Amino acid sequence: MNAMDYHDIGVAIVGSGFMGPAHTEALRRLGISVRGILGSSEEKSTRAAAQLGIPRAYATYDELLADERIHSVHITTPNKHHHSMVVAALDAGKHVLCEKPLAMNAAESRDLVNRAKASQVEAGVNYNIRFYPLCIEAANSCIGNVHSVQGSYVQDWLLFDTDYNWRVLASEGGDLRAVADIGTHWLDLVGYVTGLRVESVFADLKTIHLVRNRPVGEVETFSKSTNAELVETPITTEDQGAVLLRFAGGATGVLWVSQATAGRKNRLQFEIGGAEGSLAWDSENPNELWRGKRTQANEVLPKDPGLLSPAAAHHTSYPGGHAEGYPDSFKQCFRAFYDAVRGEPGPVAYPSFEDGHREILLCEAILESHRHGRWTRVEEN
Ligand code: SOE
Repeated sequence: MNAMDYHDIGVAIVGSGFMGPAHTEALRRLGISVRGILGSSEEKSTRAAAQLGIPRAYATYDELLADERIHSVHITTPNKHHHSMVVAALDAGKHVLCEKPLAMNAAESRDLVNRAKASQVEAGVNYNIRFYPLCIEAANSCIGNVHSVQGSYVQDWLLFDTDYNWRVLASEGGDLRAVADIGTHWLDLVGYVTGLRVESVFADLKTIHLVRNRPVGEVETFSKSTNAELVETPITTEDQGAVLLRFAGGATGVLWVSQATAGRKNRLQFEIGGAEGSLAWDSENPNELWRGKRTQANEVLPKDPGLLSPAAAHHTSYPGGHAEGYPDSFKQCFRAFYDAVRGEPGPVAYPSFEDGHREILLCEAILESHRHGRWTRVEEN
């Protein structure tokens, strides 16, 4: 695969919900060919292929994996399918980019790490938020020894008991929901920016709706069903939660996650305090990075490649004053991934299966802490 151009790389997408089209669009903006798609039924594959202008609709995953024009598979299915689909893609010698969380539990994600190591292919997890240019810039900013890390990831699309999607079911997405679905984005991001590992956690989680009124039929992420027929469905996954954090090296912090905060559509924020300065960023205003100072005026750095470090400038496609946002973060994440596939890795590593596994270990510690009401160490491996 060395020295391939983007347009020589053939990708197949698995999943036609919220993420499948988002991946397709980002890949195309890089000039990578999306050659086929597989939905959860043959009919959905055909519909998605027609809607997205993808040449081939697969009837089965085996058919996709047998397609020699496909070098790489993007898995954007419900989490319960990740492990088996990644295993089959690796066995077929395809590169894999899997949506987060990587797997349903640490036994599965550990197995995927080992299989990826034994393979000859690239294996990544879509922790795309790292790839906002100013998050890369934050990672390259000097604030001295880190003392504190705090912030939140807050949404409102699951506020009502009539809001429903596969993610609310533990059987589809895993025992944790808000923490796994959005909290791990925050944890991955602050880990990337600070370079610090969380060593132990103390969590308090809450399920607001112990029963949800599930509309008959499927409901896409962030959408409302129009079906008036509802089925009462017991829910065990959390809608919100707080997690106290202790990092290696002594920093402490706190994360708040919620998928039920009216008006907050999709907002991730962090504030990191160090011995020589602090950093704050907000995904709803992603083109500005706040840098706090004790003995000088604070500064607000705009996303302008001319003002950024080489790594952040490398992952910026437009000049200052030209906003880049959520879809661009997918494009930049995939760029890092496919530059590694081409054998020409760029300055920022793509999130690996090890990173994905680390997030699952964090989730397991968070759940255990919540269940036992005590500080819990995050397993190392
Ligand atoms: C739903 O909460 C969701 O689509 C997450 O699964 C994504 O990772 C996040 O980017 C937006 O919200």
